[in-house]
Amino acid sequence: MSLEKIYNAVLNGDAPTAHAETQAELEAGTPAETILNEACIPAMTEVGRLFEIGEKFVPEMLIAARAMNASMELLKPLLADAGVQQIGSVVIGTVAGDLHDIGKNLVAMMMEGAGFKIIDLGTDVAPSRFVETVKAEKPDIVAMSALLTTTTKSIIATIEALEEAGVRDQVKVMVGGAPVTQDFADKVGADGFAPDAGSAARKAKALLGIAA
Ligand code: B1M
Repeated sequence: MSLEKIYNAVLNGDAPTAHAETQAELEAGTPAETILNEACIPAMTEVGRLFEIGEKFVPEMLIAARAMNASMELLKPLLADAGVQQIGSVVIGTVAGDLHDIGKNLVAMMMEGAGFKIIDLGTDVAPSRFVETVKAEKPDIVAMSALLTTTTKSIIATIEALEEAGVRDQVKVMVGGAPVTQDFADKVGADGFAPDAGSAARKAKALLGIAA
């Protein structure tokens, strides 16, 4: 079964196989969301577990991430339905000091699929860059992703920078990422938190008062 082959390809960092097996699975009629949730994400979760117990190292995490991206190239257009009408705009980025972007990209993709215009600032985004973009683009939502315990501080710094620039009240702030919790979101004064990409898109709609 190709789902298992995709899982193994991502786990082992084999990008060409991840791409080819994803293509095969899509041609067999498996929904993109199933491939994402039952092969790609579990494989990356396993990579993280193996890293934690010292059985995988940073270069292997990186090649696993590349393999996941090879699969995502095919899944992305299907997850984010291009024909959906725009319901709002989101400035999204991984916060300063943090280079993890797979989860942030998934969140962006799901929000795009839900009908949001996405302005993706990438990774390692300085608080000042968030502020400048809010001033220039006037988005409805600022969405911040953090994957390192240490970079959750950058979320706080960004919210402070938005306050100092006098634009905090003009946007809803959403936060997420593995070390981020609802409790943390409440403490730092964010408007919304979501634990995964699917619920992030639903939360973004809810923040704008749009029915899910
Ligand atoms: Co790194 N890394 N990493 N890493 N990495 C973690 C996060 C870690 C948990 C691994 C571990 O120790 N088990 C650990 C962090 C520990 C901690 O602080 N608590 C860690 C570490 C320590 C590091 C380095 C410091 C390692 C080193 O150099 N010694 C280093 C830091 C570099 C930096 O950022 N400055 C580093 C580097 C890397 C790579 C570059 C090798 C690579 C990233 C490649 C890339 O992103 N392009 C990498 C990877 C791949 C991981 C793991 C294995 C996988 C992350 C991932 O993509 N998960 C990760 C271990 C793990 O998570 N199991 C790990 C899949 C993704 C779909 O999930 O990103 O959680 P996630 O996103 C989810 C939700 O969190 C949520 O929705 C997403 C989809 O459902 N979500 C949001 C995310 N953002 C959201 C925003 C929202 C709402 C929901 O609203 C705005």
